Amino acid sequence: MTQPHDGIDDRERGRLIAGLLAPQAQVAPRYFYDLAGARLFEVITLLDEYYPTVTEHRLLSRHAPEIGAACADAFGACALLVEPGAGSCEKVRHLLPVLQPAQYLALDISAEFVELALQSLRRDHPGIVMAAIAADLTQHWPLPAADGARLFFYPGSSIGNFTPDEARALLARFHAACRGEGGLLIGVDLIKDSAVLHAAYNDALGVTAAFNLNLLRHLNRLIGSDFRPQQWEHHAFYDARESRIEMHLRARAPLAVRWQSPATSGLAEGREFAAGQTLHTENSYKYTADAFSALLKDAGFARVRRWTDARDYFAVFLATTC
Ligand code: AVJ
Repeated sequence: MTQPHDGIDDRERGRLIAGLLAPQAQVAPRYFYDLAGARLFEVITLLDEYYPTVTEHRLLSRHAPEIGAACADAFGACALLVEPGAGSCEKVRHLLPVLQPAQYLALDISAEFVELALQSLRRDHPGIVMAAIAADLTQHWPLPAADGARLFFYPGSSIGNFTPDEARALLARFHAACRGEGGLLIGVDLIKDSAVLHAAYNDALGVTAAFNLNLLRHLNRLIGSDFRPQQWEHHAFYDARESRIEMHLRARAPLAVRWQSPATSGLAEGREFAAGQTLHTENSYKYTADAFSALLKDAGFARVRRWTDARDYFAVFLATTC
């Protein structure tokens, strides 16, 4: 979970506007997570239809001792545990007792929010050095140079927001960052009955719809646009060919959106949307457990172990350098 980052620089603003002007308008899913969006996502994780969070939670709590033993077997003691997108730092609570890393590093777009979460984590684990670092996963990772094995923890199927090619590249970055000693513990949503997938992104209470629509309010603050959420509707569907959920916002009727132009400050620019035209807000890729294992191997990891639930809804993988 991430917190507000309403101040954006010109480059980011330019990228956002280019996405809005593209033939298929698009906005990156990271813009879901202003304060309201982060809260709405927390509610999503509590919904009956949204199985990933609870399934992963059960996998981690049930298999934590085995995961700890597998890490010890592969690389011995863990010098550094790194969690990108750590948010509320809840999931790592399963790992700290079994891994006992010397250091835990929580990376997030909002270090301030993570710092709050760390305060209580520090009380429960006084022996572990903890730090929150503001970092965007797609940019440079400011990691300490210290020796010893590194374990990256990337839960929640956050990897699903990347295309398979982008995912392979990111996994290879994790592998390289291990420097030959360590691994990656990653949670991945699996391909399943499309009705189950559909329901997870079209919940009966409309929380996912609110989460999707809230992105428009966030955009209005970021670029000074005049999106009106009531003119749009939530549209989420499973594309079996691409193995992904696509989320869109769909114009209910012809409409126009304006925003402040960065170049000609003061003058507005914008675009029109025809009825039914969409703004693409998220891809959430699903994998078979075998396909994701293969991706981890492609990325350079020598050994892959995995844990899945009885329904095969979700998988946790431990990929190690030896
Ligand atoms: C945080 C990217 C894993 O894809 O399931 C939940 C985000 N979007 N409901 C997902 C999300 C709509 C979530 N990830």
